[in-house]
Amino acid sequence: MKRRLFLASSLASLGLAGCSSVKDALTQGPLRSVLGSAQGVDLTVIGTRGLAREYNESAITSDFPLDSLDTPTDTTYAGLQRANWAPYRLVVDGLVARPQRLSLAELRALGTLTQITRHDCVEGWSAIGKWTGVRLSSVLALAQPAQHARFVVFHCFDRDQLGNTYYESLNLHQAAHPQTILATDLNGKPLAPDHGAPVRLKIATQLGYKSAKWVQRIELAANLPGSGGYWEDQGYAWYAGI
Ligand SMILES: Nc1nc2c(c(=O)[nH]1)N[C@H]1C(S)=C(S)[C@@H](COP(=O)(O)O)O[C@H]1N2
Ligand SMILES: [Mo]
Repeated sequence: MKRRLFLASSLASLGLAGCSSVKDALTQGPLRSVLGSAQGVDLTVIGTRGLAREYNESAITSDFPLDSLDTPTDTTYAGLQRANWAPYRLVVDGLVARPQRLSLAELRALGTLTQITRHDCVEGWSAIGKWTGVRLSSVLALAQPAQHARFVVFHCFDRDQLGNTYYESLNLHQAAHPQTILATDLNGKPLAPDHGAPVRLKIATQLGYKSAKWVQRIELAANLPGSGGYWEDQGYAWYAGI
């Protein structure tokens, strides 16, 4: 019962079902001004943890740290980089009615937004960055998740020394949050390869390891592969809310 309600609210936020009356209460009540930069958002997507804080330009960390597996150097990734990402296609497949292969231009055409948020890494550092990208919910609405899809799995280009590829996952509710974006720019410039070019997930409401860099494919699934992520497979919590 609980799960069905949960799924229903996630699907509603993806435009697959009707609206909630909570939305009207929020858009017309005093919370409207608090929600500021989230204007125009379908407010039914906001979960119990609400919105992550957004900052002013002056708070931006000038040199955003790097912290991940090595930037991919394989021929596929290197070739895409050399071609300035022109041949890159973001694959969206699995349990969807309309599988997608989106160029960067097609992705951006879904509508970009910019948000200045804090990134918290479990290794003990935080940094504030200005991220520009497209709401994950917009991409999912295009692909139309099937009724039995419950998770969004991000498959990345990078792999560790044992050959394990980095991957991450969210449930549909987390995916539909208005601050869950597929970022193409950091601090006003296209993502550098080291920061996850050409497309990375940036989820402001969860710890750094959820924000998968170098996203190659987004798969809708009924069940999580493994424990749901590269670090989760090594014992980290799947839910990394902050
Ligand atoms: N594909 C991929 N994404 C990843 C990682 C990684 O190793 N590979 N590391 C994660 C961790 S632990 C953090 S803190 C952030 C760091 O992002 P940054 O290097 O752009 O600061 O990326 C996350 N996303
Ligand atoms: Mo991290």
